[in-house]
Amino acid sequence: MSLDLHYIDGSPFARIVRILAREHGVVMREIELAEFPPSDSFLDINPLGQVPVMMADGVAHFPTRIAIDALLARVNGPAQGVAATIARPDHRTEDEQDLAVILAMGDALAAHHYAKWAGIGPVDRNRLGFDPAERNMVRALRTLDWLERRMRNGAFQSGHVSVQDIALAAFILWSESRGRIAWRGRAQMERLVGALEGRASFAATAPRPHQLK
Ligand SMILES: N[C@@H](CCC(=O)N[C@@H](CS)C(=O)NCC(=O)O)C(=O)O
Repeated sequence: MSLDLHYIDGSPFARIVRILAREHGVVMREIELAEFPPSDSFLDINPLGQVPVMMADGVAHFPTRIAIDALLARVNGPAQGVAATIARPDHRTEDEQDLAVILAMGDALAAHHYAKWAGIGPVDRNRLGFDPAERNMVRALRTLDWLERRMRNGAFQSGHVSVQDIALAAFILWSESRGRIAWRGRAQMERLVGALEGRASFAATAPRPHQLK
């Protein structure tokens, strides 16, 4: 039974899976892609051309949610206070929604930052009526407000560190290293990040300094 994770240094999506593997002591080979974006040949593995991709016994698991499921399928129970499942049986819809919204916010943040890094500006009259990059930032910040209201005691679920906690912290810390966003001032999130960033699993997967052309 083999697990191989294709990842890019710094990718917050891949970092969620890498952190979960460390917390649960799952043996998983990590294959770092040197190119960004991933090369054309990687599109044969994931037609979306994105990481993470978890190869589990030769089968490609993507996007992130599916890679997380493939990893957690190898876990027997909670370890080091970290949940082994995404949703509590009695809060299934709420927990699933929290993770889906966090991952969608990650997509918005990435789209915003890519547009800025690419230096994209207007080439024609704006017939859409809004700036998609700015819209993605509005979406991300309003989502942070919404998530803040879903949290209690600096966590999404009581009694353990949830996948949702790890995912949100991974995106916030990505923004700290790749392009700061206005996340501070939200007490629940500050508490969450403060509690998680010192864990060994976070330290071992911290992004290296960013290399832009
Ligand atoms: N929705 C995707 C997002 C993954 C994603 O955006 N990965 C980034 C790295 S953080 C990537 O591979 N970007 C390359 C690209 O978009 O071409 C998922 O959940 O897996």
